[in-house]
Amino acid sequence: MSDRRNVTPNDLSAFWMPFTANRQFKKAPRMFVGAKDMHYTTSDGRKVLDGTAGLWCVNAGHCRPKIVAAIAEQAAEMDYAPAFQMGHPKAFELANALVNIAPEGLNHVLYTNSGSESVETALKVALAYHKVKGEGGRFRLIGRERGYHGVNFGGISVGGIVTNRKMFGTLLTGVDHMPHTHTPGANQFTRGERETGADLATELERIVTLHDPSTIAAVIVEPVAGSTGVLIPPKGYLKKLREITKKHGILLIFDEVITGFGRLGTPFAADYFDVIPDMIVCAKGLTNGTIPMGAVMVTSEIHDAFMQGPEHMIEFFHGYTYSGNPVASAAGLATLDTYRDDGLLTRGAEIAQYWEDALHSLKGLPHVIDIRNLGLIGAVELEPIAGSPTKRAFAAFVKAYEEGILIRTTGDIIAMSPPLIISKAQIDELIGKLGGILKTLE
Ligand code: PXG
Repeated sequence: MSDRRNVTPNDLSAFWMPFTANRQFKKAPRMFVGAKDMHYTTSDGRKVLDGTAGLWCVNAGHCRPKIVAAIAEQAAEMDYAPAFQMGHPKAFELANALVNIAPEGLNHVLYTNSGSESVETALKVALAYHKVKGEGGRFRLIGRERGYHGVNFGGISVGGIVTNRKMFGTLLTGVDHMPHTHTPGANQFTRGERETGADLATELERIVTLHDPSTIAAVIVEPVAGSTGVLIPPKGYLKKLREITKKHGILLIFDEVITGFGRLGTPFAADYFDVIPDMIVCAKGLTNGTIPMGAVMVTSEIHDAFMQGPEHMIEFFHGYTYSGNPVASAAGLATLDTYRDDGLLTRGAEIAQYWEDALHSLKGLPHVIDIRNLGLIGAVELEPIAGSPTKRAFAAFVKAYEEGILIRTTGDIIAMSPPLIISKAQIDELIGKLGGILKTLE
């Protein structure tokens, strides 16, 4: 076995890495080998301050003891139980715990293994819901330009990031998109939500009228668009989307894969914006990034609509081998306990002002053309190098890694979303180092 196909253990070629410039990476790899609380350890033994909670998921910080222990114990006690026609206690316990922290009315939980699968699940629930209600003519799904809803076919169809869509054929049919909410020139360097722009939501009314409301099943949006580079909704915008969808019997889905679990200083963005959707899609922070798991929370109205017909019949033909996996459920329960014990679902609210002030102190530094923030999310947009978009921000990312801070870049936008345990001194370190790096960029 030892020389099977002559592959050596440190050969990097076999792993085709996701959303990565593979050839560039493999020439100069960046490897993490350890993590604790706010820091990663690199393969060359350096500490890196985590400015992005991994990929927006490690909300409680790394390797939290309760979560680590729960995973180990569950793996030893019962590694797996069939997800269909069988149950195990922790999946039910976690669903109850989720419903307890969810906005009013979102009383039922479907499990998945990722944000992408949560999106697909929510879209399928929406279509099937109308069907079981006798409104099968509602087949259209509305997303938004620049929206990110994962990488599966439903998600890229309602999503609005061109690079993620253009290679993949016809996608889903019957999909339309609202305009995104970013209006450069009108809202640069706005702190938090901006006052103007809520009327962008009336574009939904126009689209609904165009197709006829009776053909529309659901509208899906990220309350704060993350992956596309942190776009904060204008004040009142989400409320208007809620009014329009309600008026026309259209389901509103919030994709809270990033905003869920305390990112805005409230358990969910629905709480922050005081807008209750019909479904919340989540993942990432659900298990603090440890074991893949996602969930869709739905209202009783949606759930109950399916609970008809003979009791021996399966009500919804959908689910995954790993829906509610025991080890993931144990990780989720320990994660929610950790959030509760440390007050993390609301800590963002306490530190958001400090975060905002620190971020906006970067205004005026070279190449900085915009800064945006909400809760513990922040973005610094750089002027692209003429003819070489993304290069400037990527150079900042590599320098940041070398200097001991982890940031994320998308296009020429630097995005940050630190674990919710970050201290003021660590915010100073993160922003201070980033400021220094910006001064050295070409
Ligand atoms: N919806 C939203 C709003 C997301 O942000 C997904 C769905 C898909 O989740 P999965 O678990 O299938 O990846 C996401 C994921 C980044 C970044 O740096 C963002 C995501 C993933 C990786 C990187 O912007 N968001």
